[in-house]
Amino acid sequence: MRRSDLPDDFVIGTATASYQIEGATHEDGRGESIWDTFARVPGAIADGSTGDVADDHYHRSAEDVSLIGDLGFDAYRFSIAWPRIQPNGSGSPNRAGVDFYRRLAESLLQRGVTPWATLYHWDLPQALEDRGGWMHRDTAFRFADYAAHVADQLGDLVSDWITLNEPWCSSFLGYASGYHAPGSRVGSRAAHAAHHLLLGHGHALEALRATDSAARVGTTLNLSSVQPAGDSEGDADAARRIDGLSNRLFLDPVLRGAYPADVLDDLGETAWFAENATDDDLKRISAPIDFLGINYYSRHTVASGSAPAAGAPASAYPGSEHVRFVKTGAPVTQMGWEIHPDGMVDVLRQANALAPELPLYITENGAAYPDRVDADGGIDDPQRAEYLEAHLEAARDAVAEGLPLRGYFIWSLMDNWEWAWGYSRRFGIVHVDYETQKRTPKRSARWVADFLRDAVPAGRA
Ligand code: GBH
Repeated sequence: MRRSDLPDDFVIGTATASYQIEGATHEDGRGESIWDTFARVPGAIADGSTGDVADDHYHRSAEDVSLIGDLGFDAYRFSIAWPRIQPNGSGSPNRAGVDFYRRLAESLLQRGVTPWATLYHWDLPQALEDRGGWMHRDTAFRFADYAAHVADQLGDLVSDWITLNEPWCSSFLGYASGYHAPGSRVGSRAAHAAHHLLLGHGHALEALRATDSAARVGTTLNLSSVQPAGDSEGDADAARRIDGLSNRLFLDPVLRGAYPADVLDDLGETAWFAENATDDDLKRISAPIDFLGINYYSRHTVASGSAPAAGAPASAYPGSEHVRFVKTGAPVTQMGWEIHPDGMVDVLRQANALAPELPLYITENGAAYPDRVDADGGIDDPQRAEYLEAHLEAARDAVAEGLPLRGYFIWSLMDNWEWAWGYSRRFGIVHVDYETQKRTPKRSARWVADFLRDAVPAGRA
């Protein structure tokens, strides 16, 4: 596979997120976020770490931008930490926070790299969580206000905007399983958070358009390809449910202006949505976007099982606790996530069926693997390069079949603080030594750099 197998204007970038890389969590007036709080809950993070230092990117952004430029990426997707802009979740912007992102965007532009800014990659100001967080409708309006400030302060430098990263994770990992911040477990009421996040997207979209007329605005969903384990009716129903909760609950309101009735019914939330998700809300949520971002990692194979045992951990799929996630025997990454590149084409088709003209971007795709240090000190990660190449081939196939896929971003530029896994999982194409903060491009980064120059990529194995 060569780069020239993709269209000339196909964007290839790499992605990160504020809390995972920045560190400097108490500098320059940044307020507390829900992840600062959650990381301190005993047992919440696998290695007991926090993102206080992470990749120290806040102090090393110049070096990191050089790296991005040297590797040859067209675009860099980063996220803006809301508590750097509004330390308490409202009010006029904090100058130092704004300046950090202005410098970042300027230095990217100088290197010919297009900045793509995500407004919300999970670091909600703690002050807003104290007032109910995403369970509270008002947070959607606070988010719109934040978006307007950001557009006002950065709109001359940034044209590509993503409102939310993965509202499924924010709502169902944050408020149902409690596996992510804020660590709540409210069962199927987590769907209310999903509605407020989407409403926040709708209002932010409006605010961005009003402030920055050149803005290209989209939102990013994490979509999974879902297949039934067997051909029983129970397995088909399990697949309908998991596709419903992971994919359709978000795709349908954004692209069709309606929530999927079967999913609200599975959740037992039909009445709440009838009362609270007004026509006006849905009109906003489904207002035209310029592109849809999709984060794709894996496929789910599901079967109908039995009710969970008493005392089982809270599920991220409330109302569908009887569904079993089946191991197919296909290879998995270190996360245990099945490697299934064709699933990326499946989710692109699913989005495209709802919005045939809408440009699509894979805004994240990548893999965690443990490091292997070569005799010469190099970091050898053949499986990561293989994973990336297989998914770039899937991107090529998607384009060939006529899907409006316009770009692909690798998760991630560099190893970083992997949420509930802390520093114990590495997704980077660049290795980070957390003792010295030294960045070392892995073999996969060299493969990507060759690919980007359209050189015949060096052998992977
Ligand atoms: C992304 O989330 C995040 O945007 C990013 O910050 C993060 O570092 C990166 O991925 C890597 O985790 O657990 O078997 O049910 C991805 C979250 C991953 C959630 C796949 C759904 C389904 C697989 N998604 N997961 S499983």
